[in-house]
Amino acid sequence: MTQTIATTPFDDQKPGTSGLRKKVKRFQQTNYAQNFLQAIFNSLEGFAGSALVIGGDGRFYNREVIQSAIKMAAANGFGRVLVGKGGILSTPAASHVIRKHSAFGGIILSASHNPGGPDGDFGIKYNIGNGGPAPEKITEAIFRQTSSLTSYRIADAADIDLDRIGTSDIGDMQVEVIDPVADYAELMQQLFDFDAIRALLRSGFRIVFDAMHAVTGPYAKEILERQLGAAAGSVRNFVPEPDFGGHHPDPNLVHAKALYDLMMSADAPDFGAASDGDGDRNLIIGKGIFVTPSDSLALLAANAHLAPGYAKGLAGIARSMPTSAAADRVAEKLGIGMFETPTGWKFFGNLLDAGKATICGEESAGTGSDHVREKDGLWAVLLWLNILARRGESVQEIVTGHWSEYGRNYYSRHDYEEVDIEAAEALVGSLRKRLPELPGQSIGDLTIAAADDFSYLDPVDGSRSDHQGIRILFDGGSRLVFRLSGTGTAGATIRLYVERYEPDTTRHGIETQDALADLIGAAEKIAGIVKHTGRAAPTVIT
Ligand code: VG1
Ligand code: CO
Repeated sequence: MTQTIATTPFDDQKPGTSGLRKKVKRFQQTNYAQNFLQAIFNSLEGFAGSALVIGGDGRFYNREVIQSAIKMAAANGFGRVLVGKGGILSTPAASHVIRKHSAFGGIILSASHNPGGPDGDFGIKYNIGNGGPAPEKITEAIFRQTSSLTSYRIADAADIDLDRIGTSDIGDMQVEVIDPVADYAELMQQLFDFDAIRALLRSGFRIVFDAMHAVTGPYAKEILERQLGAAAGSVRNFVPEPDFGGHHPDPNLVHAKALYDLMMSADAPDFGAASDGDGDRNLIIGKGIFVTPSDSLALLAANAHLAPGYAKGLAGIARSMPTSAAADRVAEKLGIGMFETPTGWKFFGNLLDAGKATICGEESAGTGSDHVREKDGLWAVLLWLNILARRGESVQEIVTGHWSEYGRNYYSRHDYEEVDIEAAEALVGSLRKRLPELPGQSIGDLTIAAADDFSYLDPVDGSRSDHQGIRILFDGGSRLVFRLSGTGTAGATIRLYVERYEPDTTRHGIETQDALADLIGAAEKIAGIVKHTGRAAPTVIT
């Protein structure tokens, strides 16, 4: 039986870079999650009788919201729900399940790399039938719905047993609890040379994968240890915990410091990797060398043909605007298309669907391909292992060889977290106002060649997205980018992206922050970060 529950709108349900993210405490307010779910259903058309995929990263409050989502899907007219056992589906696995089962769409419960637990963050994201995050047209429609809701519909039914694989019914809707790993593992077997990777791991090549107490644990255990024969214990922190063991499931040099320290130690394994809360990010560290995500994208694109799934070559490469131009040089050499999109995976969907791009990536540790419509942490790890197995060189050799061939894009991101919102907006507003007067100005040896506020015209559907980040481009190809994060839940986060291209091989061994010091100084002079925020240093440097 369907119940209609009266509700009133919340005024803060505007989706950001990747869905709606708020503190758990906010989500726990009566009707808060249900309102957003109903807004999603209200903004969709033509789904009666079709399938919906539901899964999450296992964080605190996951199970409660999943029960509501299932019952609301039944009350709103879906014919079938596929839900991961235990309520678990990594974000890339959810994308694959949507595609494989031709579902109408999916609801992913995750706040990704944000911390979890009762005082942490929660999130809800809607993915469309291609398996990818809803484009802006849909997220805007959802937001409009949130502001006028008066009621939501929910089936009056008992909770589904999420821990037992099998099928049950809620009214006319079937609920299928599925193995979250099986479909995904099968897809990876199709893309990569498992025999070559198995031989590499058998030859004494040691790997460590840190699942950060998050969703990739079960996937990595199955694929890396059971199927590929990595030594027992290679996968660490593999039990997903609702609070990620009290840690921040963000695979960067600050939050994955233990892995970094191990990889820099004398007895380091040959290859280290980590993923984030929902399994779509990847961190790659070789013995003694950290691979920046921007370099990793370029390297994966340059070597992808070594994996069976990409043996035919790539149609094109896409990267988010703040991601370094290292991949552009690879695209140029391969003679394939290169696309520069705003931050957030939702902008890659059209390019992938249209066959314009095969591999995509972001500087924030996200890489993926047309196998799904999300970035995919384990996919990147497996492609790396496939390349290492086929080339028989170390990570260090492959990376430095790449720099010799293409030049090195020194790259770093400085984040200022939980800054006062007005101060952050003042900083960006002031920069925006001064854009016309910046070209031609010099700061030390640096001369500004161009400055703009990035806007994107989607080449497939013609949609336009403005104000996607302030770019300051210098003579010689160096660059600063400023933008405000769209995933934080407290105050504002200012991101400063710094990049310098160095073609000279004799200058490829400089410490990154030193190589970028003049640009970092210029950023302060141009934007006045200290003056605006009162912060003497960034919160996180990656
Ligand atoms: C950040 C990253 C962006 C990424 C997004 C979602 O967004 O910069 O590249 O797509 O997180 O990643 P923002 O707006 O905070 O800069 V995840 O792993 O949260 O799904
Ligand atoms: Co993520």
